[in-house]
Amino acid sequence: MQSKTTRRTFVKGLAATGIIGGLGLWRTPVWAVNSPGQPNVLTGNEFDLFIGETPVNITGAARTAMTINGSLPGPILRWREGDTVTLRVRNRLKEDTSIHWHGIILPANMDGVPGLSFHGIAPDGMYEYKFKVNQNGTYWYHSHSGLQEQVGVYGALVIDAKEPEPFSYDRDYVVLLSDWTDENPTRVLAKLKKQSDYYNQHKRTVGDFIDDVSEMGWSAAVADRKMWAEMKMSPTDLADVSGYTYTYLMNGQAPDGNWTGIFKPGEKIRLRFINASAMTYFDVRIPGLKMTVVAADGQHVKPVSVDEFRVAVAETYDVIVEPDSEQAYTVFAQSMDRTGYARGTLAVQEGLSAPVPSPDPRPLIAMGDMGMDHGSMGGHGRDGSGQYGGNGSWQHAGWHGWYGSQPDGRNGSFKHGWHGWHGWQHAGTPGLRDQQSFGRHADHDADAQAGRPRYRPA
Ligand SMILES: [Cu+2]
Repeated sequence: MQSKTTRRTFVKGLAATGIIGGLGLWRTPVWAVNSPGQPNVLTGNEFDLFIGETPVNITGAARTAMTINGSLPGPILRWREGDTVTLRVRNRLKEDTSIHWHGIILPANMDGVPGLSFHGIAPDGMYEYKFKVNQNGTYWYHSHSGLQEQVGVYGALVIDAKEPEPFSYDRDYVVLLSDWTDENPTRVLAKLKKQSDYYNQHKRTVGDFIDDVSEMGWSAAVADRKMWAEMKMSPTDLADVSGYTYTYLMNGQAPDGNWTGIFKPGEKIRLRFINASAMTYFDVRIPGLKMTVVAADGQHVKPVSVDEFRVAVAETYDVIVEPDSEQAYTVFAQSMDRTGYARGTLAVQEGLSAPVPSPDPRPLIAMGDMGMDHGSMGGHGRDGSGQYGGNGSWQHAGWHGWYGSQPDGRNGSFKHGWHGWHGWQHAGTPGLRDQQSFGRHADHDADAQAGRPRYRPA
């Protein structure tokens, strides 16, 4: 059987090749790139943003979101590398707010994480961020206060490169993935704290256990159960919060909203995938199209052709696709736990769609996926293999890490999971990828060095 490129292979490929930035071959006039379907773009050096409340109806029920400039997601901010940008953020909420520029290298007082050098933005207050932009690529920004990110305070950042990029394209779309709940996120959190698998509706049964016994033998099966039980986890525990409460969004559209990116056959389209969700990992594919990954977290990578990739919370991937016919293509982003998906379409005009796949069968986690086969649950982040997306993601699935302290001290082992409720804790994500080679999450490192808290107790 012909084996296609697996995700694991892809991951290793990325880790081995690293960054190849600066080898520009073409200059793309990105400011002239035509992107219908994304009218909400602000460009230039000066930006006025306000955080406020906006009525939304995402699932059929009226709710109130917190928004940036009245939209969910907030506007795409398009900067130019080398420019100095000024961003005035006004707070129209009744509570403190903040904007954190995720992945952007900044002076500490511009980072937007309330703490030592920045105190948040009080109601009716304004904070002026001003800094020089010293990088390029695809990033995002979000509130770093309370649960505001979960209820809508996030948006895409696109920084156009000063030097030519090592690839060309004709169109450029942000594809921002996120998770929305009609529930009050404070209640979601409270339920999870009481019973961490509240939203995990796929418990294994006694019947499964008997199957395991016949497969692995009694003692192995019992040992396996015991191990899971001791960890207060379940092998179906892929994501703490599932499609049971979440609606998954693509550029703010629910699946039936069908966000559409327009193209002409033969064009190269750059898709900037951003996972701006609070708790959800997505597996992304576009049936019928190969995707060439050209950047990860704002860093150019040696192009890799893939059928699917996994994007963890807060990660970004830039891919290029080249549809050569007039057919429509579904952009399909299923949650890692397969309880739902975000979906949109690439088409030659609005109003078209292609078949939408059903979510794949739900995978089980094996102990090996958690690094248990290294004899230490803390092992995965240090193995330097650059694993993420594949093996790595299982541990980062927003598990119990954000409880902060387990009485038995387990939290240390799970600390890489703290990104689980993103925007809460900003846990370092050292396990996601080799930081030296990718230079990612520099902002979070700064948090750690400054001794800023990495999570907030409820
Ligand atoms: Cu962030």
